[in-house]
Amino acid sequence: MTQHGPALNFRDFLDDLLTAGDAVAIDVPVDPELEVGAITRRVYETRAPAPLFASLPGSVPGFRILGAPAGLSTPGKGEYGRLAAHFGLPRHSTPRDIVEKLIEAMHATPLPPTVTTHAPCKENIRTGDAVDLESLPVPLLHQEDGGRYLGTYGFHVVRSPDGTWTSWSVARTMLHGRTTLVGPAMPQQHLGMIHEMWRAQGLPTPWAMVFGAPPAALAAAGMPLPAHVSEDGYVGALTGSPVEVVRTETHGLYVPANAEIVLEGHISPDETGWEGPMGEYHGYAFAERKRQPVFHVETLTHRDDPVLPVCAAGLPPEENHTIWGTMISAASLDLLRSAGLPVDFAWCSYEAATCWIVLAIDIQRLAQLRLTQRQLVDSVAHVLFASHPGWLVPKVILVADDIDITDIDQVVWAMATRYHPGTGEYGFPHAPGIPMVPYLTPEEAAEGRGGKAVISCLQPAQFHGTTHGSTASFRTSYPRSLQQYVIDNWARYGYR
Ligand SMILES: Cc1cc2nc3c(=O)[nH]c(=O)nc-3n(C[C@H](O)[C@H](O)[C@H](O)COP(=O)(O)O)c2cc1C
Ligand SMILES: [Mn+2]
Repeated sequence: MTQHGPALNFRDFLDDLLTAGDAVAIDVPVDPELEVGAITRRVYETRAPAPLFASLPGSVPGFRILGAPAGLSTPGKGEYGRLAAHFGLPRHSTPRDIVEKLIEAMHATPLPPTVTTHAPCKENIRTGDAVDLESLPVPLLHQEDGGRYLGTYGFHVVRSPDGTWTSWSVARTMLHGRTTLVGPAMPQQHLGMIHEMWRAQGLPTPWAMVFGAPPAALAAAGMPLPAHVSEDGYVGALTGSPVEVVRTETHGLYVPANAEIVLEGHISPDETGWEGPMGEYHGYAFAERKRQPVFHVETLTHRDDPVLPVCAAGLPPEENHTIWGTMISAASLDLLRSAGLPVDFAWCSYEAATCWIVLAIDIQRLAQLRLTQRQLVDSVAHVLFASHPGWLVPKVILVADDIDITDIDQVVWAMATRYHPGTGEYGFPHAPGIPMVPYLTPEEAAEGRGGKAVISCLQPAQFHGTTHGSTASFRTSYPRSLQQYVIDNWARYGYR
């Protein structure tokens, strides 16, 4: 028996999507070279069901690809359904339902994984010369990409040399050779930190990479939890069941037992290769490639008819926004609340490509705290910009809690009508941040600092707990009874 349910079993997640009409099985041949990427891109941009590519010419038979595993669906019809399914939540869950569940699990006791020997991921095992990554359906996702990407929706598994910290983290990997991949392991990210611990001892880093893992595990691997916190225990707390893991063949790491595909091997302590360019989360592809660590695959195991999930990064909404952005929102909100700041909710607007986070400020509590705008901004910057989640997002936007910050139309309206040029913006040129932010100067990117700001869309009156002007809208300008009467009679007026 293997564990079941959409959060803890990728195959069940996929079956649920197919049943709900939120995935479509595509049986006609589709070329992994650009065609998979083009269809997946169009799916995100039209909010269509996730494509399950069952026929991929040129690769070993049986391998399939699932595109847009956490793409959005039609607004009003389970828009966040694919994301919610990652956590076993109902299809109609709201961003707040999802974020509050993620935060609750951060405060629960971690449930460490349990070791099993029944492991679907070992249905097929290839080692040594039998490993050939080039025979897999590794897609070329955009014509501007510098190579084919196997790892766009999988996670790395590494462990600190003292064995106390297991890290699961999402980072991309590009095909480099028959048994090698190349990809980033930034020193600020936990993959890079643990890799550095092994390098300092002159040793290769024992490593595994997992595709088609339990969806809750993938999401947790894309979440900026603190250093030395093992994501596996968080997933147990989040889903209420320990993740079933199995020992790898080679280095004694543990991977989710029902994963679709597992790569095992090591990260070279010194060898690097050219990686990129790639169409990226901010929506651009830049021409530069970079030297990155080389990942050596010694063993490949997979389920029968395995499914490789794929993110075709670029303009929102794709998984860097729906998964990464949501996980950053939860981790940031937890930090701000824990610091006692009057923040009701936090949301990385998907439309902003994980380059800003909006904070809804509880103006009643703000008034009680008697903070000036400068004090509020400095407190927020102090908490966020020094944190692991805050390193990832360069801009923070403050709005009053009458705005639903998950509705981009309302955020735009607040910015246009409440942000005061010249007095509403605070730059933090020395704050450290992810160098991938597209507008950084070459000096800022090299230094890993700057380009960070807090933008206040709070009115002066809101620091005293009141809003200057009432909103004129259907929801705010009519008695509730009349709103309901109008809704009930909508068809009678002649509207469909
Ligand atoms: C689809 C997707 C792709 C991602 N790609 C990368 C990447 O290539 N490099 C990276 O550093 N982070 C990437 N991330 C973000 C990290 O997974 C995230 O920051 C996470 O917190 C890293 O794990 P850590 O906090 O344990 O270091 C990606 C996230 C998602 C959801
Ligand atoms: Mn981590």
